[in-house]
Amino acid sequence: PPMILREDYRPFGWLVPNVRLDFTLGLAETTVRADLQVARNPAADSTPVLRLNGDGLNPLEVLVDGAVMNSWVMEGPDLLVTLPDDAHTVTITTRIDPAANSQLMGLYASGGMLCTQCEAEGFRRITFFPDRPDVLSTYRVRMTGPRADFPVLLSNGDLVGSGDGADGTHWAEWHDPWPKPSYLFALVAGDLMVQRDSFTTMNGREVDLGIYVRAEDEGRTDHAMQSLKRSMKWDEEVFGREYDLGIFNIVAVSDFNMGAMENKGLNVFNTKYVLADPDTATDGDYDAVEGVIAHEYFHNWSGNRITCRDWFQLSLKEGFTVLRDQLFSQDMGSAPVKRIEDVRVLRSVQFPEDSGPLSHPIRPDSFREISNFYTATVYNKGAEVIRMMRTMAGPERFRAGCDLYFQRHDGEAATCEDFVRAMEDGAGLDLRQFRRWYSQAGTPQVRVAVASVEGGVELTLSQTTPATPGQEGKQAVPIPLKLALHDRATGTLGEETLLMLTGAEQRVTLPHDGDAPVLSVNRGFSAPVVIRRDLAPDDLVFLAARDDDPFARYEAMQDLVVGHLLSAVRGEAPEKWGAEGGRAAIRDVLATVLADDGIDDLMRGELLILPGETYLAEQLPVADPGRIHTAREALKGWLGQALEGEFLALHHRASRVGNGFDAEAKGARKVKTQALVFLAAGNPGLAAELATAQYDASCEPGGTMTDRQGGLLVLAGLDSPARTARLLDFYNRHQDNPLVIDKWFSLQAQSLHRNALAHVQALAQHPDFTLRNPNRARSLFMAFVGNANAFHAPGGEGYRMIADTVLALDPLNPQTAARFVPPLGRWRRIEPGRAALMREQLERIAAAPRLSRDTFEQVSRSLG
Ligand code: DPP
Ligand code: ZN
Repeated sequence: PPMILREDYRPFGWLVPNVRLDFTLGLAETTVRADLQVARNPAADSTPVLRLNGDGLNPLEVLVDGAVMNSWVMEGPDLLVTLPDDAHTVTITTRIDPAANSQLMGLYASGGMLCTQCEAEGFRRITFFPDRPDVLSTYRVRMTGPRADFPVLLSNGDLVGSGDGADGTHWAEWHDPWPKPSYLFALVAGDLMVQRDSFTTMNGREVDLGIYVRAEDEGRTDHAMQSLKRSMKWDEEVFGREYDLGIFNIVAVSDFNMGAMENKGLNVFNTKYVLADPDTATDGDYDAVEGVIAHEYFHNWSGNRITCRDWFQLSLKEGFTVLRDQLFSQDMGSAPVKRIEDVRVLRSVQFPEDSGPLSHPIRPDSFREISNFYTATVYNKGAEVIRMMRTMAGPERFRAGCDLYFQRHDGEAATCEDFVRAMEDGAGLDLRQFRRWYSQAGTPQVRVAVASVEGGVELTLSQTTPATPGQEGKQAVPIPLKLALHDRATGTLGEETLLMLTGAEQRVTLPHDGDAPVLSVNRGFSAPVVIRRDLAPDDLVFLAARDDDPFARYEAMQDLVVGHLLSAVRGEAPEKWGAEGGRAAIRDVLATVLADDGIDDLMRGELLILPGETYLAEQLPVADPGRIHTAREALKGWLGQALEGEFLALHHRASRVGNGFDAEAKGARKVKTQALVFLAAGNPGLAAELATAQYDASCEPGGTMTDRQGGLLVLAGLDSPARTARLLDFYNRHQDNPLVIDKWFSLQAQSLHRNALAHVQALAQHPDFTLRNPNRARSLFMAFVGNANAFHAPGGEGYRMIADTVLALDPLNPQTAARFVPPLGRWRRIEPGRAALMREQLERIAAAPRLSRDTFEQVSRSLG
């Protein structure tokens, strides 16, 4: 497959101002007649050849200006039509089989309904079209089909007509007045229930809202609807963005590759991010629904009104929209907790991506398959880069920059460079050097040294970015660091300031009048970098217990534990870390956290989470996953015993809080399961009893899925007679709800049970398991990959199972198959024995005949 380069971008030779699509719908046969009004693009090189992308299509008929034309040619999957004049109407008929579409790209069947997914390049599987985001058209869509099978017929924009046809058919016609690229086209036809509501915009326009689901999911859409209305209001208040159609519809689909899709006026969602009720969704699920609903809604401006010129600019809409959804969620719940969660995701997913063979800049320079670039780098690091601009400008000037961007580029297909320029002009920032964040891959490492000088301290800050594939030399990037200087002896907390580190090395002097200065740095995680600081354990203990920045507190806690665990993994003498090799200090800080009345349980729950195994492995040039797991479990067990009374008391206190959805109840549920996690490591017998009791209580009327899943997750890791009984009970209780059965697969795949690998092998044979449903495939195998100890089983069985999964899934659904390759691609950072086994599996995949472009690209980059 060819490599596509960013620098090769050229505008398309033809404009397609208007498109008319006429669908005759059937599950196994759908006929599509497309009328494209085309005109030469004055801004592009002139060409008589109109290249229309296709993927697996045959043209049944081609008309030009209504007359049959036979001189078209196919070039690979594309259709080339040579046109004599400057403007024509080209009409093409294609026929597709949605039921056979297992890739879930284009038009496909899911549980008796028809739906579409077109981003990035799915539209070319429906009809021949210039399937690129810089060709903007208005769409008029007519659908005809049997009323009994498809009582609901939806597309983008406004409903302009509907009626009955012959033989039990009916039709509907939709018109979307906003020009859009083909990736935002959507169609849904099926037997669906709807929850309706309405929203009045800031200028008094009424918008009809609808959430469409299958009959069995009725009654679980209220949270999504409330989240939608909150998102619409927030975007008006915080970004000044108003909705621009009379209808906003959401449809939930259970077979879906992504989380959701922002099609204009007709968002299509994975059921996982729509459906929620207390008996089947956890608190985490509720938050995820709210966040994804917001994300897709916010795309209406950052993505749809202003789209991307080409797919290299993906972060233009995704990075910005992730930042927007993060700020929204911060405003809806606990801002510090949300910030810590976002940083945890960045560091456990994006940092490893950026230090491995798949590392790429937030604006990539090349790709073979764009689906492989919907990554944590483009999304989450992209959001961090824009967040830094916001930090440098402050919220008001940032808003002015956003306003200018929306005003300047409304209706256009724009670039990251356009966004940066709007920020320079609108927010008054000088971003000349900052642009390197867009072009340079890799996570900057910042070293901070503190020395006492007369009247204060001198900071020496230096930065380096490790080489990444294809980028050997790196330049310094501007790094905004929020910092404060506290005093450990007096407990005085210093004022926060913002320091810009712009060079490779920089020295600054800060005034301080105490004897024990302690530097709190990268507060709020103001920059997506790794901080290397040599802080004494006493300083970390002070920061973990006292810092006024919640993130800095969390970070000190993490550093304290990371320091202890890494030295245990390296087999170093523990004295460096003081009494008990640092364990005593960790115990004391945890005890402070457990007793601290100044924080709520949601925050307490964050401070109790030990650094994950992937994050720990990331701290070492070459990691031994087995040793990391053993050291981490040993610490957890020691803490579980040392603080048994405290954890027990916490579990009791939290169990007495009600089942509501306020912050107090959610916090209580969070710490309740956290307490179980420590107790399970320290006193398994006691933990099994408590986990069983928590599970059983959650099955009483009004009980929550959060408690049920938390109890069962802990129980699944233990050897207890209750384990099998409760797993069976959970299955029986929820067997009709696929999203909950996904949880049942996941929690066994994630469990700390020593036979987890064998459990997963058996579950892959379970009658409810299938690779055809992406949620189900991920529920078992992605959860398993996240279970580092099981995935990295020393004999390589875990690696083989994942390679088998890739090979079985690739012919069905390449996009989802390719997502399982990166975990194996980490081999260079794993000890040599396992590394060889991981490589062996990558080579086995690479040797398979007829690999998809998706999997081929990921495997070849991983073998590098
Ligand atoms: N639907 C995916 C998202 O919203 C891709 N645009 O991120
Ligand atoms: Zn998005």
